[in-house]
Amino acid sequence: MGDSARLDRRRLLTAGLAAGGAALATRAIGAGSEPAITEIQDWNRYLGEGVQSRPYGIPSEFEANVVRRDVEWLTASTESSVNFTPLQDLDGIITPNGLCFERHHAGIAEIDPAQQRLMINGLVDTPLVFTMEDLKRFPRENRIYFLECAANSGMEWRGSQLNGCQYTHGMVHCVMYTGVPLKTILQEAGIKTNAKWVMPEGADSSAMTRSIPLDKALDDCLVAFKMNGEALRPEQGYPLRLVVPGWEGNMWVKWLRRLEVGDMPWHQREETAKYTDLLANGKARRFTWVMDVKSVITSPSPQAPVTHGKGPLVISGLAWSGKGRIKRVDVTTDGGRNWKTARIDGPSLPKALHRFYLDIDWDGSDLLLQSRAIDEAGFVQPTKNELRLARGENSIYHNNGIQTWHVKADGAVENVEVS
Ligand SMILES: Nc1nc2c(c(=O)[nH]1)N[C@H]1C(S)=C(S)[C@@H](COP(=O)(O)O)O[C@H]1N2
Ligand SMILES: [Mo]
Repeated sequence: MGDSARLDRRRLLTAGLAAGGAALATRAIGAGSEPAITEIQDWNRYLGEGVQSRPYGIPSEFEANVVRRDVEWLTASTESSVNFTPLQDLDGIITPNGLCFERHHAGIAEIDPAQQRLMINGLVDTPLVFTMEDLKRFPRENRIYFLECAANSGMEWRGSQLNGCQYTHGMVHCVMYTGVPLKTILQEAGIKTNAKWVMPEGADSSAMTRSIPLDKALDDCLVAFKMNGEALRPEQGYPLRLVVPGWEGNMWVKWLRRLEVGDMPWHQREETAKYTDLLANGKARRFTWVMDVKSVITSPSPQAPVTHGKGPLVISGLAWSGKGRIKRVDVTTDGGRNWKTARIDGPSLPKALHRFYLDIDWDGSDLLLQSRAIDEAGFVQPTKNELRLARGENSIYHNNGIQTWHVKADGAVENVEVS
């Protein structure tokens, strides 16, 4: 332990990250004084469980607090509700399948894949019905994308409210999808020249219908059957869901059973077919499909306080944009007076989460942490006040404002706002 700690310190020093000669606060230990090393532990004594004791693996019992959580007062029932990804406990850019937030309007549909059908009808040359087996015979693609509910951070429009990034930002997940391009399926049926919209429909009892402009449908949408290599989870639409990269989550229809091609979208036929953003003047923003550039510091954060005292501190977070890659993330520790460029580590993929780090030497004083993302299209994440000036305070959807965490001397962290 001493050796590896020394090695880490050397690495920090050579990397120039531990400015001012600070080092990891390693305890100097004399040989024989560290019981975890010198004494035989329980787990040294017994023969462990063999293979096949866990045919489908689950995390260590010591990780039992890493779970999706809901906010009881938020919705009237759990069937038409939402829970949140525990972003504060995760690293990298991929969300494990069992931790992807869930949003459903009529509970989880449990569908036998042998009974699953996908119908394509409307303005097509040949209406078709596919089985899962049919779909798996088309050439497929693997793509990593984030999915964010348009209501993510919606509770924070009027002021800081929920104490944890799980609740303020946890309606986002990012997995690798395996599926067939929607374009392939549409071309198989043959699109008529007057077609303008593709309208997916879900098989759950909410029969979710959404309207997707044909251009987007032919661009990068997928009809996906796998996430992170395994079958979709029932919560995520098993056995088939639509993937609409960079666009708001409600369009990613789960338990997908039908694609209607049309010249007029659902939202011109029915009242409720899409979300709108209510502005201060009572008007509504009608089409807000793309999820704008956004970021959040996931650690430290209210559910991930600093427990090790001053010295080296890893500040880490996530950034994403529906318009492409993240070009840069800036982090401030003083509420926006000074900004430093964070280090993006791991893949930088369009319309996927990006992981960033700022490694600092914390002097133990109060911090006001914020992150600000800039995407490759040149958009800069706004402050919450800039957003309110532009959109008023009646919105629920599309809050991509800069989040502030107050780190206190004792390491506790709180959700605050600075003006
Ligand atoms: N069939 C169906 N699809 C659906 C929904 C639904 O209730 N039923 N909810 C939508 C909403 S509002 C969101 S944000 C995403 C959430 O996807 P997830 O549950 O995989 O996180 O699914 C969308 N697709
Ligand atoms: Mo959503």
